[in-house]
Amino acid sequence: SNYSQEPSRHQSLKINAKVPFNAEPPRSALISSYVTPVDLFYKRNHGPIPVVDDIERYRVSISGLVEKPKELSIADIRKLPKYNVTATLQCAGNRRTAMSKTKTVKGVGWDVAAIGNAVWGGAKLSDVLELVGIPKLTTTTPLGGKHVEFVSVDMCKEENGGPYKASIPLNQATNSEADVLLAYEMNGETLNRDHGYPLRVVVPGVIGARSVKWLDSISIIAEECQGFFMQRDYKMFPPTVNWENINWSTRRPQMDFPVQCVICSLEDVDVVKHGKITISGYAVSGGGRGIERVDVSIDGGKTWEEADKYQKTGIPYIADDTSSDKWAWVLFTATADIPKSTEIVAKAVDMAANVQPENVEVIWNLRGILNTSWHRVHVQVGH
Ligand code: MTE
Ligand code: MO
Repeated sequence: SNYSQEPSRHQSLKINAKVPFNAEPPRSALISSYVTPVDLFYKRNHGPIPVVDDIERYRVSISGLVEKPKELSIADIRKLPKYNVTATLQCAGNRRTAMSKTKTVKGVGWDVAAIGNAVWGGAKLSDVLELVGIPKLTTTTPLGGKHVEFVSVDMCKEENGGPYKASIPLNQATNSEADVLLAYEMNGETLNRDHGYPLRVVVPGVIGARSVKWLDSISIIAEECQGFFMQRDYKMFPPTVNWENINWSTRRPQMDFPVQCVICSLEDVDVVKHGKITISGYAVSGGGRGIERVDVSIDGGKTWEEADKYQKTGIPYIADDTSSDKWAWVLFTATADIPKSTEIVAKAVDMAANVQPENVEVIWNLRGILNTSWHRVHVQVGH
């Protein structure tokens, strides 16, 4: 593996692992704008950043259980209708460090910023699959294909030096409303190397692990992808499962992420002045389920107030409304008077009335994924 050609990165990123490069912005950066700037967007890698220097020769192949396999250039993909989809990408390991406080979990430690919201520009996977003869809203191909596998070029030690890969069900891949993209742009700019240049998959509403970067090939397969990150990682186990009794095959690969909410305007422990403080952050749910409500508490969860929510400034946010971005987070804000040192809490409710667990203990799992427990920050009142 070769780490001598890593791109340069923003100096305010907090590095959680240098090799492979894993970093997140300070939490306050996430609430400065609805769309996260590319240089401050978290970077989650399992190997060195590949170098694609001859874009003219770059091809993505589509093969497997299809009658008309094809190789597509970037020009071919750019010829298809272009969509801009605003979608939040969240790593399943977001907030892992806090889960480790209950009992150590395995994996790169993350604070609360392994998440970002971007405008992804590219072709819909459903349009690309039509080019190889797979119609929209198909659940199986004539040759028996049921899943769509994405294979990269990066070398991961978990795959014994092989490439990163993942798959999604064919009925999601061929559903144009699921907005699965082959993206060549991020926030209106050419996708950069850290985020998957020249082409990446974006699977909205699903844990980041399925949005394969540096796409090399797409394969139509009968069973879900057998790669490490599908079968032996990114699965949610009950708190009783440990490294001695784990049986990976008993659980399905995690896809949609659950409802999540984090306070970004305060650090634990911040010293605030006596008086009004602002409690703001992000809330998001998977599967395109919008956010119904964000509750904040300034007394450790005894009493609650509802926060204001917004996406684009000037337009009120309404979950499930055509004016809202269904795959994107909402930012929330509330103000409160803090008379004494206390615990501030935030929790969200999504459109399906899903709520977050009160404590991290009940969702503790050995890989430390999906910490969506109520977010708490302690503040001290100084003089
Ligand atoms: N794709 C490849 N090829 N290699 C990777 O290591 N990491 C995945 C996913 N796609 C990964 C990948 C994980 S776990 C996440 S959370 C997202 O990419 C992170 O995307 P980002 O670095 O653009 O934020
Ligand atoms: Mo991830």
